[in-house]
Amino acid sequence: MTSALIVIDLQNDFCPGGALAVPEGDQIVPGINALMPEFPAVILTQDWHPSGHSSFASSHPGKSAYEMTEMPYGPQVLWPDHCVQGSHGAAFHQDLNTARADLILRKGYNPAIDSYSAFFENDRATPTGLHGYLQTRGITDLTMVGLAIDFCVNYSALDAARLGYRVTVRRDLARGIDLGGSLAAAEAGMTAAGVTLL
Ligand code: VGL
Ligand code: ZN
Repeated sequence: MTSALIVIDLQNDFCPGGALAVPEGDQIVPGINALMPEFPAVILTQDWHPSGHSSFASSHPGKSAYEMTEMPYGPQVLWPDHCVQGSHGAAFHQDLNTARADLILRKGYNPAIDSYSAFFENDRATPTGLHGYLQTRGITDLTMVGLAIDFCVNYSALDAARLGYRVTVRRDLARGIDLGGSLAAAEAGMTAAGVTLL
């Protein structure tokens, strides 16, 4: 077996002071850096939206951040503007060891579809290319860390399990947004899907 560490969205906008701050989001950076040498492959994901992205509340007149809306692909949370391509908010946390990354996978660049998962956009059908990358490298086991455990880590872990990877989420190296019980729901859903929560 070959394993990879997948670091989800450790970007300024998800850290305290950022546009969509996850409480304690910055506190996991040293532990993640320390974990990198244990893996033959390290992959970083980067939420990477064009300005005016359809997941931004500001793109929906009359709607506020954290409200739900209906998209052609299903229900979607509306977010504050965040991780706009090329912005400081979209950059990785300055202490994250990005030099160790084999691959930086950007997602959410399609203006019409959000992309929580590192594998598929929120239509659950449009691939990001990560599955092909992992398959061609012979990677079978994934350890996931990062932000947010109830959104992008959760969706990535569920898709990975469905695709047949052995998936571990390091609970101590992830933090959540917790919107309307999303944290407990995510943990229950991942466990039910066979994801190991450590
Ligand atoms: C995320 C909301 C919107 C995440 C990304 O990284 O969990 N959450 N975009
Ligand atoms: Zn986003």
